[in-house]
Amino acid sequence: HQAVGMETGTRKGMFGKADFVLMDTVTMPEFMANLRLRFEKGRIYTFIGEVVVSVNPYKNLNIYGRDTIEQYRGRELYERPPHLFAIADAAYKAMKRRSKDTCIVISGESGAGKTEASKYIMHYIAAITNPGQRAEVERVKNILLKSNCVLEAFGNAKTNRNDNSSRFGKYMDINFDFKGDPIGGHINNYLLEKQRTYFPWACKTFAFSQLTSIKSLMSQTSLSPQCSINDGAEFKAVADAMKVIGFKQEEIQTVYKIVAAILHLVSSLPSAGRSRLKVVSIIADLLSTKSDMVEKALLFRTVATGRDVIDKQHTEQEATYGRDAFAKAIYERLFAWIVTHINDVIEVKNYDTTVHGKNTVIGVLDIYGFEIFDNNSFEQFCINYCNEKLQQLFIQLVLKQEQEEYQREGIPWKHIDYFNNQVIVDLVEQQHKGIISILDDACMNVGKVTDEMFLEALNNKLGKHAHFSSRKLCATDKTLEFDRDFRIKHYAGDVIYSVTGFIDKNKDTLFQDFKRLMYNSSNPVLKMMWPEGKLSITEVTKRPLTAATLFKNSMIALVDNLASKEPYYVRCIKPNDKKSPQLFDEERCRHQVEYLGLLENVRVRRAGFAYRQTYEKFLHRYKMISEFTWPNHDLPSDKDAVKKLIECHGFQHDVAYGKTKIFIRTPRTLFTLEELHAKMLVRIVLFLQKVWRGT
Ligand code: AD9
Ligand code: MG
Repeated sequence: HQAVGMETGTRKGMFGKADFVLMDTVTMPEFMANLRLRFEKGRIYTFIGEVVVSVNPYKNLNIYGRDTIEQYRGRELYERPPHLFAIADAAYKAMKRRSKDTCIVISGESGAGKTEASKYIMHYIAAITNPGQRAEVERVKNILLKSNCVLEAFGNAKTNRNDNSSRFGKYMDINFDFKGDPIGGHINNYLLEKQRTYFPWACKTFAFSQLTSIKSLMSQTSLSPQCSINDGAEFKAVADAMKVIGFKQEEIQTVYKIVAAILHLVSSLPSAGRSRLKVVSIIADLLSTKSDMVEKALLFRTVATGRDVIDKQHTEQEATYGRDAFAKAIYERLFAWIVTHINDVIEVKNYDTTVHGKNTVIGVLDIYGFEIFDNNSFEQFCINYCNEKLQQLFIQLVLKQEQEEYQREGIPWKHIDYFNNQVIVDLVEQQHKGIISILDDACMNVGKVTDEMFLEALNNKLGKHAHFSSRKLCATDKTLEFDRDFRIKHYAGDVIYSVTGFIDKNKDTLFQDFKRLMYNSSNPVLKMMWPEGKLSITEVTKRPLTAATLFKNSMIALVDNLASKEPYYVRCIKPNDKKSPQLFDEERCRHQVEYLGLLENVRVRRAGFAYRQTYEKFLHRYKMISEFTWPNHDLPSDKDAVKKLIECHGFQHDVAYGKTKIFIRTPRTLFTLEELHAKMLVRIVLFLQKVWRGT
């Protein structure tokens, strides 16, 4: 409590400034010095008003326990040192007191700590709700918490940016009843990066399934696990979590079988003859279908030419493509099915708003962070576009909110300039002109379109765009072999994308034969995952939307949804690229502070007024520093009382009076008020001691 107390009050002390708004001058050096000091003192959180800036500590800190939770529970944002719990509580209060739908948007680059933050936030919400221990609420809370474990197992993977990197975007709504207890939820998942996820998990599961009941199915193969697995605990945790969530034993078995099948699939084609037949028969068993059907789907494609239906044999290349696409699609459907399953068991049922009042939500968004690899492809393009969208939302909402507050309170507002990344968002998503449209056009073309032709189209249409370039465009000698990549100047840095695979990945073609194969599986779970396999080859199928367009549509819907809620922000910073708890890499951190627009955030926040508070709360804190207000005032309103208090200390030139709130322009005034408050407290305590001692 001592340490906490030091940080409250003036919000300034030996740990640096707890709110960047209180900086003496808003400059990069001062910002960085404060960020570094706090990081080095283990104070990884700092406010910018209501935004929490977080620096990944890369070590376990003892700041998430029950004690800490109790310190934040029900307190005002400014009463406690900066913490994730402070905004989780603020979002919770807004939801409970004002029936506002709120959302907590966590952003930052890969490895900055978003997923960890989202879990602490959920943990906090779970900890402070359901005092009555209602069984149904406990069930929902348990599932919400356990779902993380399962989704991470299937949707996270090691990258060279983060050992536990989210390869899918996750938005989770938690629904609350009129008492403020969680009664359900819903998860939306966004584009799973199949490439990186399915293999590691398949390996692990394979290793463990050898120890479990499907051993007999697996041991028939010569395939040995390529990944070593050290911690059986993780596997067990996932299996337990699935049980808690309500997966039935057969369903869990199906999950294992599917991942095992994927692993076998990946090894199915290169081997010829008997050994392949053996693998194929194992796959057929695992997927509850027939060997000859699996064999046929792998090697042939049914095509309708006019009225005839023929089986066309794949070339070796087509067969490999088909098989890989199949393996990834099975994984993707499995993941989607798991999400649907979780949603089914936590969906709010039978909630009668006429009896119980409004059911409100808190949404928590944890996406894959901005990333740059040595080789960036379609997946990075989507992930980085997603980060652009969220940055755009931040710009709009932070500015909008501020503007609206000044307007609402009748205070004049002065515009602050900052880099608006809308131009990059447009470059990617604009109808007809953007990269996604150009890519779709290329994919729609009949006839063979290559990745190079797509690049050519990009160069032609976007060659003059300030945020787009390609080495081919820049090269003076156009015959040079620089024709496989393009560069986007993203808000968070330049990324060179290789066009290789863009067309295939965008079309995301999966031969119908595989869908029919799975639909005809005798395993009901598998069958359910592939409803469109019902269609026969001659039934007209509409051309499906491309992967990029589906992703774009889901991003637009996500942003609309977030914008309709009251947002709270966590801005995560990665202190270094070495996962070191000691190293504060000045260069890397400054870059993030820059592109996240944190300095601008501080400026906007301070543009007019660094601090604002309702008259009632302001009085509650400071009434003891004026004889007009202590212990109670007899003025017509709290607003009048606050005016009187301010005037008697001579601060009237530094404040503005809004309709419901007082606005204080400079932090210094607030410091002075705090100092007066602290001095007065000491006097009161001394006085009380005297009274008690009877002197
Ligand atoms: V990515 O965009 O999904 O690739 P995230 O989600 O931003 O990324 P993540 O939360 O996974 O990063 O954090 C990376 C690692 O940093 C974790 O695995 C932890 O080892 C470490 N970390 C992050 N936050 C904390 C924390 N508050 N306390 C301790 C942390 N360690
Ligand atoms: Mg993550």
